[in-house]
Amino acid sequence: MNAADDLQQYLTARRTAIDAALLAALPSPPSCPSAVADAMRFSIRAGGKRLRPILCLASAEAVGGDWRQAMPTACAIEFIHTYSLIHDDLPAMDNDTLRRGRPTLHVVAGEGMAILAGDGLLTEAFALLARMPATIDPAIVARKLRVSGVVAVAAGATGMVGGQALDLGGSSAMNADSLRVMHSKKTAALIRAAAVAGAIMGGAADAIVDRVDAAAADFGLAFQIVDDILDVEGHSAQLGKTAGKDAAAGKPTYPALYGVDAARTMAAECLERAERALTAAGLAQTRLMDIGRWIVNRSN
Ligand code: GRG
Repeated sequence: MNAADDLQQYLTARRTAIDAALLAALPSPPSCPSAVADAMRFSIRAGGKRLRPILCLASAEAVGGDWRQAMPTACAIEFIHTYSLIHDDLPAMDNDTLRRGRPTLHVVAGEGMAILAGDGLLTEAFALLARMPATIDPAIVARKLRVSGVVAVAAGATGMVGGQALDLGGSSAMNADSLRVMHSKKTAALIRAAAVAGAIMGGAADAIVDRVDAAAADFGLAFQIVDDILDVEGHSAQLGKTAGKDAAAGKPTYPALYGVDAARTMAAECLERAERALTAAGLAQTRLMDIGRWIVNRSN
């Protein structure tokens, strides 16, 4: 089997396990009203690449841990990512009608229920992070507590929410530096947290966690650069979301600022830097690095 098929098989296997765990972790009636349970389920079931949970599990595995032990963490991060997409699509934000190849949640369930489903997913994520295994192991408790902090900071006002606030607050005045800062918060922070949380759950030493963090910061930047290129070059059907929106809205993007070829070179440079960080950690020959390559070479 060639390397590309092998990776595809790995991604499919992890996606299947993640999808099952996500559905099992969602609240359901009678403890949760069916309207909000259905709305949360709709957006989780719509799929998506599951990049962040896959990254989290691959990171746990790369540092020698058991990926199954990182599954609740991986699901919590996908809940947060899905909440962010639901809220980003709202009329008050990006006002989008297509996501993950389906109508957006507010189109299907109304704005109020979409807001609540997002709130529900964000809050359930932290319930999941706080849930302890049946047998309490102090080492696992300490890892889970540390991971909760990492994820909260990445998702909160100094991370993803802050990045979204910068985006809402006036993108026309953005230059290359402010664009990088916005994306480091809005997109890269949660991608970084996914890899770091996986490494922590996998029991990595602090020096290794730091190198995984450095590599994942570059994965996050590469992800955004490629996202911008796909927005210019992709088609809505392939992307599962409205293509060309950023350019049409006059938003600053990497291709708009640097041109498509230079943007591609920047993404390749991110990958090289990430590989150097993972090599220093002895993790270059792992699925973690394969996922970095997938981020750059993907077509949706
Ligand atoms: C509402 C607090 C709040 C934050 C929203 C994530 C986000 C911040 C906005 C989404 C807007 C956007 C298109 C950002 C570009 C990068 C990005 C996060 C793309 C979507 O992630 P994928 O491609 O989505 O991993 P799937 O559907 O595959 O999970």
